[in-house]
Amino acid sequence: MKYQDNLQYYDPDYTPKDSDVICLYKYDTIEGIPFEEGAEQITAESSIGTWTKISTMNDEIAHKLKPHVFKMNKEKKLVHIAYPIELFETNNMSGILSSVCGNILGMKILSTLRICDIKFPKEIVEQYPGPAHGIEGIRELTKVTDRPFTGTIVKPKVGLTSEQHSQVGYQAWSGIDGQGLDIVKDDENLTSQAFNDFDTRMKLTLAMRDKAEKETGHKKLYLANITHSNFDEMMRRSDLVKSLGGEVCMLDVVTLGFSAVETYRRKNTGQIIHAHRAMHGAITRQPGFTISMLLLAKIYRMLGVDLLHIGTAGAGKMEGGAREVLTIVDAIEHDSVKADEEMNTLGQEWYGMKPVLAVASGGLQPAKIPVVIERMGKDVVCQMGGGCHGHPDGTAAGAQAIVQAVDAAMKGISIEEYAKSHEALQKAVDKWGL
Ligand code: CAP
Ligand code: MG
Repeated sequence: MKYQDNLQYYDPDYTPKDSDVICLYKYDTIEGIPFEEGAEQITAESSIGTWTKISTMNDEIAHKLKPHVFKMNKEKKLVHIAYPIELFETNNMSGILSSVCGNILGMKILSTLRICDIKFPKEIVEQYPGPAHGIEGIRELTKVTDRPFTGTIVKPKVGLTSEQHSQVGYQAWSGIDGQGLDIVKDDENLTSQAFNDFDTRMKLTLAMRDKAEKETGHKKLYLANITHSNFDEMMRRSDLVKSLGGEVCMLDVVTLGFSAVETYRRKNTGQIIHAHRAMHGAITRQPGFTISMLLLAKIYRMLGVDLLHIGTAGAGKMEGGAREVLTIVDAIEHDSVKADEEMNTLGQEWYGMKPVLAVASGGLQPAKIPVVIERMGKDVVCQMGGGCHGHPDGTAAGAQAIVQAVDAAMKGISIEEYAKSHEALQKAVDKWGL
């Protein structure tokens, strides 16, 4: 094949170095462009090349910085590319992504391109702070050691006054007969609206959190949404939460951007960082030009979030099937992650970087909890808004039903069976089914 001769980057005999950055791309080329040409152009455009030969290139640069396409699978439309670490500023995530997740997503000769995964070498992983608390830190703080966490989102998403918001939180944390939720969070689009300004909401809601803690004797967490595109204002909000005794700050990490997340983490405020991923769909949902949620999750682990929404493994309302979500749980919660060929993942070593607690949320209701735990394990937050405040007897009963559903799952008793002797759960089942 003609173009085979002058392939500059294709080298099936190349063995990647431990220090290489390995990228797995899945793509289609437009009509008339061979698959191999696509690989050439992707490799060039993401590193040292451009669309034509240039007089300013020299052999020394080419030799030192040339990436190698070491695996090419035309049937599966996959290429594995090893990039020499010298191409990158290892502690500059934005710079790295501008290379291997940058211009290539805009190239005319491609009709689709999905960046499935990046395997980062130790030289890069160790440049990043990672989670300050991780799963252990959150379990240590809350004394919730042997079960998943329970949580709700105050609903409606926005609209309540600060006073009403704090009361809904109190109901959810208190529950009934001491069966209340561990976590209450602000919704992703609740920041500081006129009807519920941030400072008032913090004062009232954290006071209600303290009240519920005292009455139940259990640690209660409030995930305060400090998201603001003006970083200084976001820091002011973080400081206010901390001054009021709040331990967790929620960041809408995608709309904030990687730099804001890393900069906030590096302030070392001591706050637990809860990462909501609103807008990720514009980047991760197939088909088209996408970056996998798996890769985003690995980046957020490195930048240092402590909790991350990653889907419900098929149990809820958002896309993201069971198998895909499990690869993400694996990538954020374990230290040595194996490649999963079928799911187009490369695996990853984390060299002791703390794990991120997975958050299952979106369209859940109590009866779905056992399948979430079965698929995602015990290191998970079972979080639901509608599935709590939509309970026929209101928020507190909804909270109790969620707690009862976790109890049933941990005892290995079916929801149907357990509901017979647990009224709040039975009423949830009557309304939403199994
Ligand atoms: C869930 C939620 C969360 C979604 C986000 C919402 O509410 O608060 O933002 O879970 O999706 O606003 O929809 P419900 P994901 O429990 O009432 O559905 O977790 O997949 O990022
Ligand atoms: Mg929400």
